[in-house]
Amino acid sequence: MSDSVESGPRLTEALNAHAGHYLSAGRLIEKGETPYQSYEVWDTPQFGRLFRLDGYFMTSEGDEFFYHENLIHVPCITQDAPARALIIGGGDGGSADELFKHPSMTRVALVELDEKVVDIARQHLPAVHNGALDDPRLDLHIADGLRYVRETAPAAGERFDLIVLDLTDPIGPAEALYTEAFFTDCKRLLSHQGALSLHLGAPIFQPERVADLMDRLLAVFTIVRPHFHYIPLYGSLWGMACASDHIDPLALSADEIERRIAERQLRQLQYYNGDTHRAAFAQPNYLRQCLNPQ
Ligand code: AAT
Repeated sequence: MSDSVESGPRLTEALNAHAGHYLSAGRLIEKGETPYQSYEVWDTPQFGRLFRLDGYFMTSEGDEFFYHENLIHVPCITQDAPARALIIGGGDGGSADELFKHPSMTRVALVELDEKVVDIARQHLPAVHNGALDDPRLDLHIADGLRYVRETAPAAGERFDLIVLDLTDPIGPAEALYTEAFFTDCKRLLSHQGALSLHLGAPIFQPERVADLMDRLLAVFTIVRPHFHYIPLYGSLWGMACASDHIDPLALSADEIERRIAERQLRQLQYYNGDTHRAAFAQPNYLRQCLNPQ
């Protein structure tokens, strides 16, 4: 085993103006431009197939479970029998795959802006979606999530137990989907036990972003629970939140979570268990400070 550093081409991502991280690029599989963004698919030594949009890391075969399992199972296990979910973004199918592990799930609407993302996932990222993109319970819409939540879903009288914002970061095209107004539109579509699940960014490198998003969520929902996970592809500890007026992921003990995992026969969990669920809500003092700046 060698720890020597490979000097070939690197894929880099900035986390802020002063810090970032890199991975060895490996082999380029495909790249191009869609009407919305530029994309690249690489075969990397560290994480296998890796997908980027506009030069930002989105997902990889090797580490996708760190992100998708936590974004989905933290809220879903807290709900009694989640049946209907809406994913905004998430065209790689990783979130849909985790939702379908819950046996009560009858329908997942996936609203992805960019058709090319779904094509790329079908062609190059089978280990991310595991066939979820072709599951009969999936209702795929190629559309703008903003418009879907504001117009399409309300007109159809839709209600969801879970809305997942599996979106690019709140800078650039997805910015309008991280506002108080959009969170309020999402809340209108939630069922009684409904919750919103989203990622918040990197508290160490983007503390203002994380704190701002928490403020916006707290203006709309009564129970907002941030949880934190190290995401290798994003090169940092990453924040996520479960926001609801009714369900509280902190109300469950580790034993109760394990009981539910067994009862639902959740398969192929590479990250999530009762202990990781509880631990994700523990905040070191610097995080408490970030979330409650004086
Ligand atoms: N599953 C982890 C991957 C993503 S991809 C985010 C997706 O959001 C992209 O496919 C992008 O096309 C889609 N998207 C962006 N804006 C919209 C919109 N308005 N409506 C619908 N879909 C949209 C998440 C990566 C997280 C990155 C963290 N740094």
